[in-house]
Amino acid sequence: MTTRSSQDRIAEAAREVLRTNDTGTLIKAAPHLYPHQWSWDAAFISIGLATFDIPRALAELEHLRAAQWASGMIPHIVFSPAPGYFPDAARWRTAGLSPPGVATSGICQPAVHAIALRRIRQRAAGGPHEATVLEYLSRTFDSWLSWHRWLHDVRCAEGSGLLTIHHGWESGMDNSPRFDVAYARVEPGALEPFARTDTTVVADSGQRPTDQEYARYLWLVQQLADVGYRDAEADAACDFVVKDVFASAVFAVACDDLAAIAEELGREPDAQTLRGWALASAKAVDATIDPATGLACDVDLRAGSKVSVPCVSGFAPLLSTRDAGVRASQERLLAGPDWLGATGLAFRLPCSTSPTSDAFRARQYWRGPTWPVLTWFLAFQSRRKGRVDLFESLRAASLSQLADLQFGEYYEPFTGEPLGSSRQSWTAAVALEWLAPEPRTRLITG
Ligand code: 2M8
Repeated sequence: MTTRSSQDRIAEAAREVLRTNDTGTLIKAAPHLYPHQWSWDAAFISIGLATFDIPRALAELEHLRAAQWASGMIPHIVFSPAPGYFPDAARWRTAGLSPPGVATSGICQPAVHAIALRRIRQRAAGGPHEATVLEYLSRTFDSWLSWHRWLHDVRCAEGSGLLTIHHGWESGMDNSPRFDVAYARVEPGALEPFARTDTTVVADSGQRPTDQEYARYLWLVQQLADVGYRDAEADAACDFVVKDVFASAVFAVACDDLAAIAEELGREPDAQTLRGWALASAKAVDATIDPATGLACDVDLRAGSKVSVPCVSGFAPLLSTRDAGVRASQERLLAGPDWLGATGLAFRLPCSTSPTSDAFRARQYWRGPTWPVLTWFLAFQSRRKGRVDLFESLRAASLSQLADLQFGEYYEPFTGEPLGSSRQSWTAAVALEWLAPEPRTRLITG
């Protein structure tokens, strides 16, 4: 249990991380490893910023919105001029697709943005920035709606409620074992030469994806760039086509949050459309649950089968389900011996892969470590569904983990060692959100 003075130290240090990672135009996802703006990082970062600087929170989202493509797609990276990250902007070949003067990648990430917008709206309620936030929401609503419409119409064109991804990077959980089978099918041809930068920043390369994994990542980028990122062609041209259950659950939640914003703005028809998308995706996510494991599954469209690997994404229904039975059984599973109750954990926090699974790797990126940002996200959604006890226990454990003031990108689950980048912006952001008083507004519910 962290004391009040330890909590004050965490908050102070977290604000300092966000301030020093701020380039003045964007907040770097991490000081050295990720010197650009990442899409879902920016949303979580804005949630943390909103605890002490609401205008800066809006500015962060606005920087991302300014990179939105004409199609509605919000790219997963908006590049700053800083060198030192590979693949760099040129590798993506997105000139002419990204807005003039803005360098972006060509793929997307989970759509957490409307969740952030609603959280910022809640934090602004009754305060000096409320009018600014409402004006911002009103002025930019159509952009966020077109992002959701693109996801719905393009990434879910067949109407299943589940979103398609063409790259593990689109899931945000890059090398999770949930994608091992899909990646095994990716056989890189002649790759343009490349030199990784991540393994020069993270000295222990065992904490990062392997070179073989990187070759596959780059091959997929080449395949997508070759078809100009046109999704209809990408489905056929790209070796990796997966229905991402976690991104679909995020979409369901975000559609509900954007609907709440639409209602406040008096845009009832848009709200109804969004509520419909939310319901369809929430149901579709529940329908992927493997009865043998109780976990939700991605669908590998190339193989035509569900992927049942015990990863944290299997708890996607905890984010989005409307079924009390599904929620109860997922919570039981989470509390059980394969997850929070696993033997030897330094903190009772969800690992990215179940520690009792053969696929688990304690130090390797999305293959096992705990990710503070995900812990917060699962807890936040649980509290919104009334599960204050689960929220409080995850909050206490996460703050104990974060008391090291390293703001690790991820943590070794048994030793508690911070891994990957330190001073990771989204880790600092969720620390601030854990510690900020709950806004007193009815806008919080739902
Ligand atoms: C990681 O992904 C990037 C590629 O997008 C990388 O490894 O270079 C992931 O953890 C992703 O979810 C995250 O958004 C990004 C920046 O924190 O880093």
